[in-house]
Amino acid sequence: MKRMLHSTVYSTLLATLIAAAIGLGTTAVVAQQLSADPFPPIEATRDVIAVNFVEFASIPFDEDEFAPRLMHMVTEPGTQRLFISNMIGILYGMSYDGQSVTPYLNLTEEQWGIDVMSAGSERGLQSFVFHPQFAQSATPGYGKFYTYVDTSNTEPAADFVSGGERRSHDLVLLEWTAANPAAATYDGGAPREVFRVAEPFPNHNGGQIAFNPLIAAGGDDFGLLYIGLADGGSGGDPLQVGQNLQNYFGKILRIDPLGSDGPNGKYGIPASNPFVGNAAALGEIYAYGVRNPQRFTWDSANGRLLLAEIGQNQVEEISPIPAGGNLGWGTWEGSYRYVERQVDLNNPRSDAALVWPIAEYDHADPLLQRQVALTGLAVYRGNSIPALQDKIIFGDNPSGELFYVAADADGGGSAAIRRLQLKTADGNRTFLQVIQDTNTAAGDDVAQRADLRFGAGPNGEIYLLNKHDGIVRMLAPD
Ligand SMILES: [Ca+2]
Ligand SMILES: [Ca+2]
Ligand SMILES: [Ca+2]
Repeated sequence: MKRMLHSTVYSTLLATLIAAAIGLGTTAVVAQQLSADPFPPIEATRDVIAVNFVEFASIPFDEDEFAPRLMHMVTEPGTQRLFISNMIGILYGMSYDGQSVTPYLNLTEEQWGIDVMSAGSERGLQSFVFHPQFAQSATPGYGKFYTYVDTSNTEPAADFVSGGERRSHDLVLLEWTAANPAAATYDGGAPREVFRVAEPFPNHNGGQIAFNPLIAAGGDDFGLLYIGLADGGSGGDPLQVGQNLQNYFGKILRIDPLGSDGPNGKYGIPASNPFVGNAAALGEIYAYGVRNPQRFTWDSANGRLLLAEIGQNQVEEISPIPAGGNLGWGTWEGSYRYVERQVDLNNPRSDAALVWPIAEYDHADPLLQRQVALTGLAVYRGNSIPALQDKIIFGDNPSGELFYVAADADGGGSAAIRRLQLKTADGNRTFLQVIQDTNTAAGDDVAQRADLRFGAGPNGEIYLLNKHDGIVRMLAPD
């Protein structure tokens, strides 16, 4: 039984009255059941997992005492280092024990000519990734890594355009080539621009870029770059890009960054991409119908690719990303039809051709803040923290609420979602509360939002990133 809200009842009643007034039987009218609160609350105390954590590393505040805007963190197994980014445009290398943190590359330095745009909350160095052959000499990917960054430089012609009139700024995918991958700081030349995107609106820009880490050299997916490209912004997909297969926005793309048969000659289109050979669709598209695909990850147990998708006004979702899949946006938000910043509770998941969420929650949940955004996920298949085993861990960016569902969850909705909390000497805390405690102890301004992102370690470790205290925390055994 779905929860009905007063607004839903009124909407149905109104439709009934209108139908009666124009002389139709009510059975002839299918009223929308618009809702701004489609799911029951996530159960706040049921099956809560409390997990230990350690303060793993500390990233410096800038010269004006602003905390680093920690955004993304990956492992580079070839050189046995972790890398973490500050969204303003700095990449740090880090030892596997977190004790040594070294600036690796500053994208804001004039010599690179990038003009990083990091004003506002959604722009800057969005993501980065190392080629799987980064540390393997005499291979095509040797020394190569990629950054996905917003720029105020809109002079060159863009490769990807939204179709709208507006151009807020540009988003570029850059390829860097280190001369010596093991060097402590980047020692190569200026980056090569792989593609340039003209962003129509300031929000919803690049999401993540990543190589499938589960594929060995020679595998079909090896060295192919997965790229989240959001719907361009504003709200409600005004340019209707999500379902448009001739448009690059609102997609998960997959390219060969070392190839050259793409339209601009600077990257390749893998022959195994799902729409290759289909004249009605762009060959770079791997999946479509996404709004703001912030983060994705592969489940190491079965290879399944999973997305953390930020919703419009009502629904945040975790969804699989199958090749060629349509994830529904801007027609559907989560399991429901999207209607003018609300959702229609009628006929959920009623299009058999679409890919539906495996878990989702709504913005009206009492655990969350006014702003809601799903910005990270990890599938824990390790065994050092038994309570997390075989679970998808995910989290809400502003509130810092951490959640889990079983890794084989399906069916959507919020009923299977449970909370994950952090153990402290003062009892179980949310991630935001932990950050606030640190701010208070340090005499800093106390954060009002967590700005949660996840990092991934060499052995499946899960790190928690934020933009308010410079501390990288790692989930840990008791
Ligand atoms: Ca709700
Ligand atoms: Ca945008
Ligand atoms: Ca969707």
